[in-house]
Amino acid sequence: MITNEKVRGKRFAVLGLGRTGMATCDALIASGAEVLAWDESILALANARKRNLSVVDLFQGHNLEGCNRLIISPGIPHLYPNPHPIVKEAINRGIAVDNDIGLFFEFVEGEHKEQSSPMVIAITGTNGKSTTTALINQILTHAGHKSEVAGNIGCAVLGISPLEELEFIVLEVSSYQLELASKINPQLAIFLNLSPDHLSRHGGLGGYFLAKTRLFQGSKLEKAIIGVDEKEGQFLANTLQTRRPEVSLTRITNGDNFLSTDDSFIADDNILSEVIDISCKERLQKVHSHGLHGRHNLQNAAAALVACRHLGISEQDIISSFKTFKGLPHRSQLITQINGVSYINDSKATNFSSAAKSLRSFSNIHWLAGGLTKEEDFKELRSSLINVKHGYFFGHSAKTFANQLDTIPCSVYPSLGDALNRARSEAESGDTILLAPGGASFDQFRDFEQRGDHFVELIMEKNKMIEK
Ligand code: UMA
Ligand code: ADP
Repeated sequence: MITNEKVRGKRFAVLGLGRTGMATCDALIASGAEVLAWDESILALANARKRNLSVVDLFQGHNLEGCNRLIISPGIPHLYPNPHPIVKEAINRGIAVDNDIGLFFEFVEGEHKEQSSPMVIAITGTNGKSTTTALINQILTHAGHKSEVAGNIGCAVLGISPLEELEFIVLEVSSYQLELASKINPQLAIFLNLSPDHLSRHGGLGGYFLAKTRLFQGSKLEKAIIGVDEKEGQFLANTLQTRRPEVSLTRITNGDNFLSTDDSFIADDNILSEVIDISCKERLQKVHSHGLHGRHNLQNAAAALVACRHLGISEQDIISSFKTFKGLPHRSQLITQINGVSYINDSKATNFSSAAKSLRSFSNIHWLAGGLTKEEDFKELRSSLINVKHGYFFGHSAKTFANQLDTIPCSVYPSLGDALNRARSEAESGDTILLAPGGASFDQFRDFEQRGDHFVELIMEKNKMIEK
């Protein structure tokens, strides 16, 4: 747990008692602060009471009086589409609203601990954050360093090991977290890519991008790694280069973008190349890894390579970690092969951009997709269908998928199970059955993990029946 004396004797209101809220309460209480905890779920409140937290109804606005800050969880909107009523009340009363990321950076900068503070490597982007975070952490750990992952990857940052026990913190930060944090000050920051996502929470694409750029504004920043395959990344890199010449910058591209400058990395055709100057590319490494399938994962590998090289890890150590990296569950994960048909679980492909990348990474695809679509343009998906033999669409947006993607043979099913059954009956040896939904899971599942687990269970059940 991460604590700091700076908050001793101060009162904080904590709204949302999931992973973030619980770790925040624990860290604040251990630091000597007074905490008023609240959540709208009865279950979460019961759990809080069991843990002897001081549960106080924050809907009663007067309970916020005297609070230093209201700390909220990422799932709670503070501005768009509408502020949560408790947040609105805090704003009306002039109380600052913050989150665990803001507290974390404040704690790291707490006076006496600063010399022994670990270096923070922060990663953002629409897709590839968790993979890049896990990969960097694996490289650092394999090289013998004390490193931990934290943040959006599933480990609330205030709940990780004490600062003095760590050399590196590899922090995945979502736009929700970045938008609100009062302080953001990593030494190394990575922006992978940008495509429309979470738009209603940020008042549109501009707000979403702006949230992500906050990662590059801190005074401690020494190294920036920026994916420039979209105009937003190019703009961010160019602006940073002009405004912060002291920050070392590396641009990364999947090869789609002309690189007009040095300090660039190209991740294409399974090869990472470094641009030495405009006329000369040095081919660095062929990346072989079961956990880094497809061109999009090469972008993650390139970011990890540049980051770890900056941290003093040898290229040999980095490449050997690539080879052993197994990838994360639910991200382009090979589940099994049955009768020559490969089954891939990419349930985390919850937007069009990640699903499109997945579709370009496999061949002879029987594509399972659907769920809840976001406000996205089908254009990118339409241009990624070349390897698709048939689309099997399920769930809430199934008909929309079928209408919008009518250039491929496709059919509509009520559930993932029905879609899988049909795909299985049609797939031949050499084909791939790919779950890359392109939509959120909430229409039929708790989250993308439950959707992916269900997919794997269905495959394994059938497999057992075949074996019998
Ligand atoms: N709650 C309320 N009122 C509300 C909304 C929520 O009281 O209006 C309460 C819920 O009852 C619940 C708690 O708040 O008890 C949940 O808070 P939360 O949704 O913020 O969830 P946490 O468990 O704190 O998880 C959060 C991140 N969740 C979100 O961003 C939605 C986790 O990212 C992250 O791993 C975790 O903090 C640790 O940092 C998940 C995620 O889906 C994986 N992230 C999004 C993404 O990757 O696309 C951004
Ligand atoms: P995030 O944490 O940003 O959601 P993940 O590493 O969990 O990213 O991957 C989420 C989805 O995006 C998966 O479907 C994965 O295959 C795909 N993906 C991974 N890296 C990239 C990338 N660099 N560009 C586009 N899609 C990616």
